[in-house]
Amino acid sequence: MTPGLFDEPQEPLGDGAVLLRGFARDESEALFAAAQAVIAEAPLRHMVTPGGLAMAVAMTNCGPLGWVSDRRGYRYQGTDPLSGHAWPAMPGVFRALAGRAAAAAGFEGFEPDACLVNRYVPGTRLSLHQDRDESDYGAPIVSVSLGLPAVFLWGGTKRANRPHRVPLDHGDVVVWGGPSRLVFHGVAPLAPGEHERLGTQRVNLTFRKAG
Ligand code: MD3
Ligand code: FE
Repeated sequence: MTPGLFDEPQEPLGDGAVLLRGFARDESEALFAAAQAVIAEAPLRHMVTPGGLAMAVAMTNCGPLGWVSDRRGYRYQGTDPLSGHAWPAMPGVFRALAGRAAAAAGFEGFEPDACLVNRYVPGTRLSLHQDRDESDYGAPIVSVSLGLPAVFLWGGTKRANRPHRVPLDHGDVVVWGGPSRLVFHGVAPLAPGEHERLGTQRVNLTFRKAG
């Protein structure tokens, strides 16, 4: 497809990674409302790393599988360790948006089974890491940014590579697939600010095929 003047702006970030600026903007209210419903059922919490430190980012999940960290390690599981119950169902608006974004980036038929909800307040950062707890690295990852802007750190395939800084704003969507799937990445400390709809926070939705 030839991109035209009025198409969604697409910025290639790297091999297999595409930034879809504003892709979720029109649906951001519905997405945030659905995220709040998820959080009401499975509260945000600071998970503990295997090393015993509480993570700065507050997290919860929805969908069949949820990412968890504790003293025993990182993994995906079908139940919320706080309640012992299944994670909240993945909201329809989440699933639809993730599928459309993946297709726009060239990955047809993306059906995520896990959605991690990350919440940042000013000062919160996420240090450089790889996402390697999923069973199928062939599936892309779709991430949706809501609320306060952030600077995404886009590293290379080696931790030592100096990361590029990519500004992400409310409604931006990034699709990471192919060779970009295993790059090191993180989020710089969130700057102070107030978002007109979401207030003093950034909420990030990360859709994955985990199982
Ligand atoms: C690039 N979250 O939860 S999402 C994470 O903004 C995570 O909350 C960040 O990294 C956040 O693991 C970034 C974007 C993202 C997710 C997975 C990736 C970027 C990725 C996997 C490979 C490369
Ligand atoms: Fe990650």
